[in-house]
Amino acid sequence: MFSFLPVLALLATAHSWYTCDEVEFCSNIRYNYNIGSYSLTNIEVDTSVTGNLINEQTAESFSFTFTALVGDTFRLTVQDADNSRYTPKDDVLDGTPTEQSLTLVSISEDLLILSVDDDLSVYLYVSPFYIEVLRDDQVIIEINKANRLIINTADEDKSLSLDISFPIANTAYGIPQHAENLSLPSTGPGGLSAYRMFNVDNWGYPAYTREALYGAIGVLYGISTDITSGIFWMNGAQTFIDITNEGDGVDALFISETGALELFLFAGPTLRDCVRQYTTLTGVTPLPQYFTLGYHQCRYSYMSQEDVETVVAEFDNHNFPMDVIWLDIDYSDGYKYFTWNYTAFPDPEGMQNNVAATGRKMVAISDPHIKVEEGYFVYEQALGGDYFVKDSNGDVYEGECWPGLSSYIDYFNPEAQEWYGELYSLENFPNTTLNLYIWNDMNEPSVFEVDELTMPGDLSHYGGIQHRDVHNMYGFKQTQATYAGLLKRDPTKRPFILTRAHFAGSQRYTAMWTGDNSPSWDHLRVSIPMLLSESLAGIAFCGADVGGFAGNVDEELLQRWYQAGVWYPFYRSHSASDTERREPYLYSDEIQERIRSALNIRYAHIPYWYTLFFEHEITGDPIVRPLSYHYPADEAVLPIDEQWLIGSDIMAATVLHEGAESIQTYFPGGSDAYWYDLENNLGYSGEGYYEIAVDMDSAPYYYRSGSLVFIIDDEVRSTEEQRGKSYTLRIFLDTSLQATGNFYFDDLESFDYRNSLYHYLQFTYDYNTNELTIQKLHEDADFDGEFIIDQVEVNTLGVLYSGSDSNRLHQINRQIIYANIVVGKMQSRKTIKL
Ligand code: NBV
Repeated sequence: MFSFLPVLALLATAHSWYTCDEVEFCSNIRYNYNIGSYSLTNIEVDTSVTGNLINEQTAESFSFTFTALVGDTFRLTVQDADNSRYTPKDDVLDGTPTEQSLTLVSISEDLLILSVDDDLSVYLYVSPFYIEVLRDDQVIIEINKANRLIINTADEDKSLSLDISFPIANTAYGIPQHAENLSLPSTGPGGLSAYRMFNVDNWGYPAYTREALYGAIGVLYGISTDITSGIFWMNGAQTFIDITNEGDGVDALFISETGALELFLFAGPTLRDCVRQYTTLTGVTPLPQYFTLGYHQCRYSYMSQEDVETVVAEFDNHNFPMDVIWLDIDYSDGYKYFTWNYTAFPDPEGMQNNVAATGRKMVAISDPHIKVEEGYFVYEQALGGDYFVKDSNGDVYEGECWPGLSSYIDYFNPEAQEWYGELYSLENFPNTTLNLYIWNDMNEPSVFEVDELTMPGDLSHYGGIQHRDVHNMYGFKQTQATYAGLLKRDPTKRPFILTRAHFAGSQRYTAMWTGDNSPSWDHLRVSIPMLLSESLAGIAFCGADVGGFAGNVDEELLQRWYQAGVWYPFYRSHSASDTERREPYLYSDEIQERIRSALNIRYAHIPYWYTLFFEHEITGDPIVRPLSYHYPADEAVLPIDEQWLIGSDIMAATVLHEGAESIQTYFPGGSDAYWYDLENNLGYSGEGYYEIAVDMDSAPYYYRSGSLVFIIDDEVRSTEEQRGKSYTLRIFLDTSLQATGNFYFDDLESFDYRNSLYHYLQFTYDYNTNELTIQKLHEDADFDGEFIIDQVEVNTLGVLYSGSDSNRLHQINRQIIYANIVVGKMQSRKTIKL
């Protein structure tokens, strides 16, 4: 068996990640400008355009389909004549996309003009083949205009490539997962290395690179203040992407190792439209249980039951709220998942119950590598059922991982999926309770001592699928099985899963975190664009390890990280096994107070987060958003990724720089917009940058004028204690002296909301009449559960009454109204005089 330190050393030294130039199929394409062209023949126009795409050099013929989908989306598929190139469509797409009819406007030998409606049309050029998408007569997307389409068909090289341009864009976002800026820097021959999408265990990855990490989502947006459009490259194989963004449009070159050419085009016209178009295809994150939005305490590892229970008790002793305590690999017997190390954890069920008694939950890790060991029930069942991934000779593949020699579950086998899911049942995973949720790690999958620490491409999955075709989907398939298993274990509760590896569509099953980051200021900063770009790619429930995983963190950085993490959708502190313990109660009183204050800010706003998650399920809007999501016409916000929006009403601009005494914060929205800082009682007009003085207690965040936000003011130990608590309604008046906001409320844990058992209400306050109006947003929804608003805080700025003046900074006047507004089952609307 491995001892820990040699393995860490191995991970720290052995990995080196290929760049495009070092991978044959990629460099062949990247430097090959002299390629032939393709042309379209046998064109038929029905509800979609079909035909044959002919490689003019080799005369090879591919089937071609171009379809319009509802919601200003198009789909292009190019397949081998015998349909043999792999497509992940059945896993990735959330149901069959709904088609929409295309009108053939004109057809000639060279060009087909098609339209969806007056605003949107498509030009399909026949020879050489390329496509233009036009909105309002402007070309917004070009496909193969640079003639970089290649579909290789040799047995040893089935790679493919395509150029995609956004001619009127000047900024590119997307293609997570990379530790890069939100606005993607240009790459290309002679310049920066290409973005690589190849799920790998990139322990201690550097910040600000285009290296492959743990997830791969081929979504790219071409942004301008005028029109934004996007594409989704749906391919499960290793992919490299060059982006060139030099002022006259954004150009991208996608190069994949294998697979069918499956491309979706999103015609926007805004970033928000594009994200909704993408999530319409691949799905949304279902509303999580309320507790998951609280704070999570993790460490690799809490080594014993006593350790776990002590940490929980110390959180209580020191008044730190926390909802979930996590078990990393050492809870198991020799890294055999679904077993316990009973020496260190003599009474796992008792431990879970004790934690539950404090109002908290637990999460345990479960990786996809299974120890090769006779008598280990998981191994034996998988072997018996033929559920393991095979090598190129058809034998069960074995590789090294935590438990030593291991085999890997083949989640592409539907029977294995089901069997694996059932391992999470209370019968199969002994001594577990319904209070335990699941963390799927190492699922890129990670394999020690091999090239790039992952499975070779020639392994084979169920039905003869080559691993290289589906490499980036392996973790996705694991979480799909886990989700089904947890749902089966308890159909009444929304499952919670955290994953490291992810792919397009993972959001339907799991939350995601950014893996083994490091305790550096760069990593704190880069976590923001990383989470924003995942969010724009559908992964709504995402976070980064607070404090930085791989190493000891200094006190200043740790505090700043807790302050920033308040505004991550998933808020968890985690640290590697060789680091000093860093539970918050281990620090000086002063530091404890700052961390406590950060945690309390998070807990106060969980009702707001919860509402956003519900709205995400309906609309696809992410929870955290770049400023450009809501201020698309403001050029200045396009590159901003050290500030972010939570929904539309809160802007986080916490301190992300060492030793900062002031930070430059951008306030968007123009002279009519104001941003309220309640900590300092100041309001800023939305007219650009302002220098904000900060000290270690400052963790700036702002409320948008015109919004109203529900919070729970009382300090609690966990979200369990928030049940039944009254709300404070925070109102932030705009220039018309009004404010509006939504509030969602249900039983916080079950699927009853799918049967309309909830409140989803819009609140509007009018200062002129001092009236609060409550309007049902979903007529059919209703719910027995009552909630109470016992305090209304009306925040105003003098300038709102006096008309604008030249000052950007204003004092907040706050009026507190004690109330007893009880909201239960209600008719569609009511108005209350405050
Ligand atoms: O399971 C141990 C760790 C885990 O704590 C971490 O969060 C994962 O990203 N895991 C990786 C294995 C390797 C750590 C060096």
